[in-house]
Amino acid sequence: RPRCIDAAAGVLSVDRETETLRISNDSRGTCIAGICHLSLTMASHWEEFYTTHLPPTDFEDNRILLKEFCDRHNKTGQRIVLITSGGTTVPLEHNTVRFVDNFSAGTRGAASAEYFLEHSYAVIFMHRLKSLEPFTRHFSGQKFMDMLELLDQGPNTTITVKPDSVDVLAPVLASYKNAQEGGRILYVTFTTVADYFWLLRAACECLAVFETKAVLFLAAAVSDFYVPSNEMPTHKIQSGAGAPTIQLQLVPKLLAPLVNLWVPHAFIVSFKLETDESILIVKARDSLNKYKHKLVIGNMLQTRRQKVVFVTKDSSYEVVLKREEILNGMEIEDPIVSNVIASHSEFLKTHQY
Ligand code: 9Z3
Repeated sequence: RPRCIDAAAGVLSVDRETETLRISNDSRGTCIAGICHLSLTMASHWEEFYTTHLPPTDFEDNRILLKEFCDRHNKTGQRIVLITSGGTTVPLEHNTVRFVDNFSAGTRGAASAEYFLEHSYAVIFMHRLKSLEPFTRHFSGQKFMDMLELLDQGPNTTITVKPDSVDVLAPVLASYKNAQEGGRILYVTFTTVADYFWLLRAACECLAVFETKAVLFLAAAVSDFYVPSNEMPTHKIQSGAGAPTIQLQLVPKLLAPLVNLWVPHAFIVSFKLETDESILIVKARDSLNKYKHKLVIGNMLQTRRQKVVFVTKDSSYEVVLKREEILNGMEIEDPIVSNVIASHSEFLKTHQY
């Protein structure tokens, strides 16, 4: 960017961890003209990932949908959030029979989408195919069928909602219709980690126009390990050949290009999932220091529905549901989203262009 080139009288340094270049005006690495990041000429891990993994078959269709959605909402000066939700898979064969999966039902993402809509944000809901979705998540399994009554079987068949289910269905249906009719939610899906990579970059390219008005709420559970495409067998691994040895490699971290190159002005929130409480805050803070985004929300697998910890550059605080709140059906995504929006509003006060 020209702003960076003007500053090029300083020192150029390569940050190998985030795969970016930094231009500083002194040897301590203090930045001039903001932090300037340029792509390395040498292909980085994440760039290599895109060259070795083909886009999903529905990629172009999704790109068009994303562009249309973003352009429409950007015209109205609307705030927007990209929510990623659900786990990514790592196929073990090109014609995939087996795959490694990441834990996530999609509850966090689907519930949060509803709360962001309530706060008038436009929502891109980028989720794992068949994971939970906003609104319908309330009636998964047989719940929906159990709410209906089949009155007359024959030519005059009527289906009605049971009287005691109306109170449950009506508010959800009203919110759903409101979001749908206002065209305020776009659903796009991924399955594999490669699908996720392609879709996330395309979404960011469309979101960049929102600058500070965009929030990225990265709740999807993304694979850390994968089998590179060129090392994967074409056909189903045969058990007759004995137990296979599968060598997994590290998935490149997309937060680096996302924060530095794709949506450098957006308000970026990532999630950190751990099972050992003693390392949660340390890992969340490491992530913030490394990628320099705005907020990491840490959660433990075992207690994620009751407690999360917000970790920022200079503070950390817990958001916890009380026992009565849980009994009253309150969801932790409600205060999570309220807190994120309050921080986004604060951020907008000081970072509006
Ligand atoms: C989370 O921590 C989410 O909160 C959960 C939500 C997956 C626990 P559910 O869908 O669960 O409600 O069942 N997401 C993990 C995000 C993640 O994988 N982060 C990566 C990392 O920590 C990179 S951003 O390295």
